[in-house]
Amino acid sequence: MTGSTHPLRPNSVLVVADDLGFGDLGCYGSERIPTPNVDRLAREGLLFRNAHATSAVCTPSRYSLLTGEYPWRKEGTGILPGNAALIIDTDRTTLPSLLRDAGYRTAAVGKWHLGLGGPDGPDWNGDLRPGPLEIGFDTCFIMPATCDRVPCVYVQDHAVANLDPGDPISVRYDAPIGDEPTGRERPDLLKLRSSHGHDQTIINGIGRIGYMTGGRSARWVDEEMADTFTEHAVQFIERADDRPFFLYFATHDPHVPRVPHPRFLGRSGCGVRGDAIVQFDDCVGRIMAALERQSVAGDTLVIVTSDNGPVVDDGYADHAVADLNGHRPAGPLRGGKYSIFEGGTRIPFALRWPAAVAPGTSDALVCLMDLTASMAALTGSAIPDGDARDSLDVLPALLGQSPIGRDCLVEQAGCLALLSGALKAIEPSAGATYHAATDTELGNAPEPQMYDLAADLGERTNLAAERPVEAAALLDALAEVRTRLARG
Ligand code: NG6
Ligand code: CA
Repeated sequence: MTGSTHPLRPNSVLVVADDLGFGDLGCYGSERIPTPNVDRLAREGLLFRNAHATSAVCTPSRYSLLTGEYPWRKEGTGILPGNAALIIDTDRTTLPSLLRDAGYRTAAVGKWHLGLGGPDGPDWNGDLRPGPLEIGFDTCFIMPATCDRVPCVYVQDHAVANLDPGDPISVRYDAPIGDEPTGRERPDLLKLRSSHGHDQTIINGIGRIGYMTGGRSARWVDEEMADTFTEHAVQFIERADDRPFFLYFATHDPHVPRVPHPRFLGRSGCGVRGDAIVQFDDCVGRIMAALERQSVAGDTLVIVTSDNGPVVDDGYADHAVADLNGHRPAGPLRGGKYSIFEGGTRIPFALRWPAAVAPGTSDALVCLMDLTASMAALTGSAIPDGDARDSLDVLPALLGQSPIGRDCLVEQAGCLALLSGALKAIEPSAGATYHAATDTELGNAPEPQMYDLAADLGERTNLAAERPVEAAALLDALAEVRTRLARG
């Protein structure tokens, strides 16, 4: 019906959850947490079972999503502190700049975590450029880093929202600043205690990573964050003009600290992590309702996905482990967030576009990094040479016209792994095999690993010793890609 020879410019909404796992949604087999809105979207669209982020944590995953490049090509793409400078080159084509240049109005709402400001970092009390607007978004309403990192304020376009100039913000990560209490010194003030880390400045009764002072009128209230982001997203959708729109809606759920609005407490039967997923599902429902009210739901391409795999105890004593109630956030996959096993990078990915895409399921290998080239193909846009270099046009797979996506993908979590057809090889590394604080099988190991995901999706049987020729060929191919791309 559609394809690269017939350019189209559908409205597009990309919903990226934070740490939502392959097993967290009803449409992926979860029987416990109710996710009716995402399940309906998936039923009416295409559900991908082999969709991936490049990386098992946020910053590199989102870097590759927006730039179309493997993050490990570039230094400084690991998990960023909240006062980092922008790590995306403003001269390069990105997913939003491509669409803006194709005539879209574009917005980023929600989690950013890609840095703000020039080499000296962000000026919280002044002009916060470069940021989302310099890489292709017309407007933004964002949380600078993560909900557990300072500064706990929203940024709208180029400034902190609701900042009182008489109470300027200061942020440090290397040493305390100001005289506000920290979680380490005053655990008695906390409404949510830390299980590891998260014991620096207390904001809204929660210890954070990093120190901040000032900006009291601008500070967010965690319980209201989902509503706040959703309202901004809905307003953007409702601000319709004659251009198509692209909305990057990056929720903070279900990342820690999990402090959903009280109306969601107890709704999942799986504790506060499940309740945060119910809240996420509600946000998706409200986005869909806004599209329906605008009479554009039938011809809007909506993707619901996640930046990396799930984690249960990520540093707050929120009972999430004890309350799981049999729920398996990664479903059948091994590992989770931080892991080179599939639980780290294989993510939920549902695409609904009734005007062009028939409902169904797909096993095509696709990656978030491919959206730039695929949207270029869809909209008939050219990507300048040298930009979005690792992004592949997998549009036929995304539209359900082909069962084939990429042939292979490099995954990143400490070490690298190569997924090629059904086989996956993990390079030998000195990285940790297990992370006790989060109870995660990281999968890094000194010996080579190879798994046959067709027979063993849970990566239980290492075939590297039994099938050494195939394992060596895959690891050689991985080493070759790494060396070639690292050369730039
Ligand atoms: C870790 C944090 C974790 C989370 C993660 C980034 C501690 C102990 N752990 O360092 O809570 O913030 O960074 O998550 O501080 S991500 O989804 O943004 O990649
Ligand atoms: Ca994440």
